[in-house]
Amino acid sequence: MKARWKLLALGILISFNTTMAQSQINYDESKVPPLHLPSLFISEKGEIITSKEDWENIRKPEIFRLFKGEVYGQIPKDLDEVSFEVSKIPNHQFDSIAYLEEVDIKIMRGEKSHTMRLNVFLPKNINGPFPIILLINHRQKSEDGSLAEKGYWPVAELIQRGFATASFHAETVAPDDKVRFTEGVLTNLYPEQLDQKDGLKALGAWGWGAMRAMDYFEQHKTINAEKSVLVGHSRSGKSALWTSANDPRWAITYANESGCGGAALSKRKFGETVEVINKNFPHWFAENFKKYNGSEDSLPLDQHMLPALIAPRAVYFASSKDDQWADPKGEYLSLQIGSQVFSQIYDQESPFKTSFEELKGPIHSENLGYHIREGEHGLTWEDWSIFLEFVKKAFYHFR
Ligand code: GTR
Repeated sequence: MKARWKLLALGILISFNTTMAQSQINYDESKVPPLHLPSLFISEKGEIITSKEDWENIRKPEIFRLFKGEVYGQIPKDLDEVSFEVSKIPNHQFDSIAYLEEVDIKIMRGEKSHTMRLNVFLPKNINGPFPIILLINHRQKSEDGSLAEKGYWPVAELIQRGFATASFHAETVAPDDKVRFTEGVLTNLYPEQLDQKDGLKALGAWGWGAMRAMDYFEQHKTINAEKSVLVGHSRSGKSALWTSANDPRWAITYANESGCGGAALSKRKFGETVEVINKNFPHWFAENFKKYNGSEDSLPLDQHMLPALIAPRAVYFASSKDDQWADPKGEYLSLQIGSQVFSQIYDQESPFKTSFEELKGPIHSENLGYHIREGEHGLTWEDWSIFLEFVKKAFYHFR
């Protein structure tokens, strides 16, 4: 067979496989297998973990290692210098209420360097220091050059409530593309990661970018980096959770409709599966995660362990009713089960007493929150406004 025909045949086979996998997606609750989740509180050696000390010294590092090795890959910490070039932009979209800083963050590692762009809005008419909300933005830049898509990133509403708010485009760290994802921080700073089965991929690279944004906030005179909120929707929500598990500087982490590989339990096999996500987005997770294609049962962890790694810092999940692809029930369950670390290890009462089916409205405690709204997949003003009620509560109690 000529090479061209071989390629064509291979292409047909791949798309046939993907379509096959997608047609086997389960949306029927009665077909969800009985849940056998790995325990939060039994260590690999079989020790029962009950104290904060054992959690932090034994079980938490074990679980972290599993997520790093098997699911997301490393987020390298190796860098020599981070510097900031700040331009204050006049005449922007929110000029009457906010200052806009365009920040080029330059990261050096030996002779190598990478520069990423961060956009920061700061309230104009009140005095700081301001709490900061960072949105990881995986969407394409809009054609008119405007930074914020109303609803998705409601800059004016956040500014009016006294927050500083920032975002960066995924593209500035690692393009969200299965071929081009290497054309950023991976090529410029960490090329050795590309050959490793637990090497950095796009979700981790965006998290690395969020950490560099945090480096900027920490030295900013009018930003209170201790009152920091990391927000990600969908694929960026997956990234936000993994970022916060790596970087304890985030006070609140909000994953909106982050679904498979984010908030939702993989072992339920409801909606998007490990196989489908790895086939459609081979550049998001570590190579090792592909071992679990069609084999969620053999995963040595599940996503309820991710909020547990962030505890006792605040975690918030949100779902939407028509977003069955992301498995809303699996998202709620993982936070409900993961919250056992908040209650049993950190003495914070879990607010998730209700079953998913009996939810009546948003559930907010000081450090844990969840809501599900009507409608389709998306980060909307409705999501933000409910979440901001939670932030008010969390920061009011913030010590
Ligand atoms: C979908 C993907 C989901 C989710 C979503 C998004 O195509 O299957 O896992 O991440 O994209 O990011 O909007």
